[in-house]
Amino acid sequence: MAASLSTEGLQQEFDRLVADDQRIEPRDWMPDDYRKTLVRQIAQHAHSEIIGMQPEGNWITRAPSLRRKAILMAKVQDEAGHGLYLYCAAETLGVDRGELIDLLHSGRQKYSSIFNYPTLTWADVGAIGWLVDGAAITNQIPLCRCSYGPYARAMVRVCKEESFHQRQGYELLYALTHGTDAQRAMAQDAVNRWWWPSLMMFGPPDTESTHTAQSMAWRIKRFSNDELRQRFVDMTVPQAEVLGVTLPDPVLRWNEDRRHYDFGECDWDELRRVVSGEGPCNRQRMEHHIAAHDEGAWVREAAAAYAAKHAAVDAAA
Ligand code: BYC
Repeated sequence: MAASLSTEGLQQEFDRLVADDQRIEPRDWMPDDYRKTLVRQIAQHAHSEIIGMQPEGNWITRAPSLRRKAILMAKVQDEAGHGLYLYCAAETLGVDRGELIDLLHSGRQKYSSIFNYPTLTWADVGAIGWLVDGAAITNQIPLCRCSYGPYARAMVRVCKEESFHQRQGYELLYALTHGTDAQRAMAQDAVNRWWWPSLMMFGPPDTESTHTAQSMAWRIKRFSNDELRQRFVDMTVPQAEVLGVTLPDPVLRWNEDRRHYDFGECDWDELRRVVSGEGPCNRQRMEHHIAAHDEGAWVREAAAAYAAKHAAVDAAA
């Protein structure tokens, strides 16, 4: 059908599929800007999963028990898997994974601001699971209904695993807040440091978000950054009460009229600084990724040589 329709007809068919809540698939015609937006968002998301392995990976050798170590290793391995699903989804849009990694290394593609903060204590592993994965799920559940089929399907699987990650962080923090005074203090300190960066994961306020309106019209995004941030706060405050930690926001309180929690303003200058490369760990994260990528060059070469050898054998058979 694509060959027989004019651009106008193709655009109408695309608009109809989006309006009917159907999925756009790789074989379908799509506007260039829709493709570019998806490549930007999916690549940024994939990079986030892979860079996100670093702050937690930092604690694998120092986990306090065999059980905690096994759980953390499984979680970090899951993040690698999420990155792979997402790079594959991006590749269906006609880009190559190697190209995307180069764009990350040269600073032309981003990854989530949250992974530029350090993990100073064991409680940070719990705070990341509870708050960072909690924020990630809040953002990603609507993406399961994203208009682009491969991204939506990748998100279904990612969300199932993220909910396990969130629960393990909550359980880890619960053990600390029900432990010794020192453990309770460590948990509270981690929550104090991760709360605001977690709220910033949802992106700039709607008034400053450059892509939201178009992405919502295309049904890539289903809710705005501020709507999802509010949803996360509403979900998390009662959990903090059960955990026995306070959230570091003096204006946080239930608003009976709005039926939502009111909360304070994030430090948007801090988000801008972290996104532009000036966060506490940006350089360290990127140097580590570039070094690991360079050291892995021989593995990629060997895999390519092996695939070429087998393709030649299959062709001769
Ligand atoms: N960090 O117009 P906006 C995980 C950029 S992984 C950095 O609102 P959009 C996990 C934005 O790219 C979680 N940059 O953009 C993994 C844009 O920049 P450019 C990762 C940010 O796309 C391991 C500009 O600011 N999740 O959970 O409509 C272990 C304007 O923003 C950030 C995803 O990637 C940020 N926080 O909305 C544990 C979810 N926020 O390109 C956990 C998928 C904004 O114009 N992504 N920017 O220069 C999305 O849902 C959307 O891309 C966002 C931003 C809500 C993040």
